[in-house]
Amino acid sequence: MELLYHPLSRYSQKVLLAFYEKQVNFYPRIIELSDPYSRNRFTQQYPSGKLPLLKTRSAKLLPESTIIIEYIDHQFATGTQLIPTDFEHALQVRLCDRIIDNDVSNKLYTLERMQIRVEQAPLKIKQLENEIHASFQSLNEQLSHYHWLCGDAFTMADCALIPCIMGARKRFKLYQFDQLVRYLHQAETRGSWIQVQQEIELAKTTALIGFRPIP
Ligand SMILES: N[C@@H](CCC(=O)N[C@@H](CS)C(=O)NCC(=O)O)C(=O)O
Repeated sequence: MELLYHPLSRYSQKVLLAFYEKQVNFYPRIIELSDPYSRNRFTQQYPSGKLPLLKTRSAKLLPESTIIIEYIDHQFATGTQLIPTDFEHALQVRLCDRIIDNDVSNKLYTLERMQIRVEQAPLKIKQLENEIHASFQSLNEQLSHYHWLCGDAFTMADCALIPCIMGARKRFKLYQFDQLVRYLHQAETRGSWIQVQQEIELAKTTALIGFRPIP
């Protein structure tokens, strides 16, 4: 299998977490979307141009972080079971995954894009910040009942949440949320996140020194 991704993309981090939790081998293929040549080559392969993308052993292309995680969890019995076998529990995990993607990750993405373009839309920015803040409040409440987001075991919902809170911790003053802080420290010592974090640091350093791999 080949995973096309970028370490600084939140949805890629979500899928990387899942791969490391499952201890599944894959060929890592970093795609530099900021490089026109790489972007062009990638969009020829996958026109929507979004990362991550999985090329399965049978050369089938699987987009969408959630679908990739569902696929590897189904295909491989190794490591952490990311979708519970119990139907009700699985439904709860899928629901949390959707809520995090729609209400936190996508909104964080919009905020970041607005900042890059320095859009003069302070009201829209404030509205997005309030909505994300409200989501953090309800996640904080949920975490007061559970060790991980959906119970005692680590699941796909945690793969979705961890990259979001790691990226938003400063802007949203997460220290206000006692359970999110506890969860964040717990996540920081998880082997899978340590591996993802190392890739993030490496990608940040290479970006900083202006290193561009030959595509
Ligand atoms: N729903 C998709 C979202 C993927 C997505 O938005 N990826 C971003 C990076 S985090 C991307 O590739 N953006 C490039 C672009 O929109 O041109 C998923 O879950 O994989």
